[in-house]
Amino acid sequence: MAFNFKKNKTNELIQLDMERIPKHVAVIMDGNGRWAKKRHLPRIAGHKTGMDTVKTVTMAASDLGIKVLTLYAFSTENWKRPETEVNYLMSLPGTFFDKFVPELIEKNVKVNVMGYIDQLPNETKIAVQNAVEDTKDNTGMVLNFALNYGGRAEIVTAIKNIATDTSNGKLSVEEITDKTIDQYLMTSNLAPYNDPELLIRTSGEERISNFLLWQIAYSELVFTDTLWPDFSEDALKDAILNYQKRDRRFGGIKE
Ligand code: V0D
Repeated sequence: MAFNFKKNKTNELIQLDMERIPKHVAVIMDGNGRWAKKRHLPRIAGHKTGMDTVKTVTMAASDLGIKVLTLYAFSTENWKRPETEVNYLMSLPGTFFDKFVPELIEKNVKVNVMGYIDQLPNETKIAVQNAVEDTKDNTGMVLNFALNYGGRAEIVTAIKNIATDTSNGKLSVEEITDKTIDQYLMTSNLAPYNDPELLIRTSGEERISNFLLWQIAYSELVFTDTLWPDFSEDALKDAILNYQKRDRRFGGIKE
């Protein structure tokens, strides 16, 4: 009853335990450029299709009962890409807002953004703010975009703010714990789902590439060769099944 049966690529019956769906899933959406190259299309065609995948996966994640879906949309390193590609990427939040936000509202999905938003072009910033504002009263899944985000920069900012509050007397050195760090990171507003139980990276690379660092201390990491534009509801279920097959012991001893 609590199982969601489906068949995998080799047609074996597999079962997802609906009682053990990860509450927070994070995804490094890699492989848009490679997807386009295989089709002799420009890289931006891959990003365009990749955005449709964002919608598909958001709807599937919401249906599965995931509470937070964090998507790495743009890293602090991505500014080094060709200007035309960066410009196109910066237009995507606007397109996303026009095309998908009405459906997200229908689905009760709340958009959240983490990263250095101030540094984005004005129109991008406005599109992002509109997406957040128009979904702020939604009580369902949080769709959390990491945009102009870097894991080390996030930690540097947190340390600076902790140091400031410590010298202000707002915080004493003795009371600093890992809870304090949680509160100073950009994931603080996702509480109690700050940390993803599952991190997925598409497109075959097996690295973290400065995505969430502190927050993935205990995450299960699932790497798939599927390119992001080809990722699907079934691919998400496969990744969750992979997660469910593993032991999660937090350094303790198995019963
Ligand atoms: C390109 C594939 C949605 C990966 C997905 C600015 C890279 C499509 C957004 C988005 C991007 C971000 C914030 C927001 C609403 C939408 C997005 C970027 C790239 C970089 F409030 N997709 N998407 N942002 N891609």
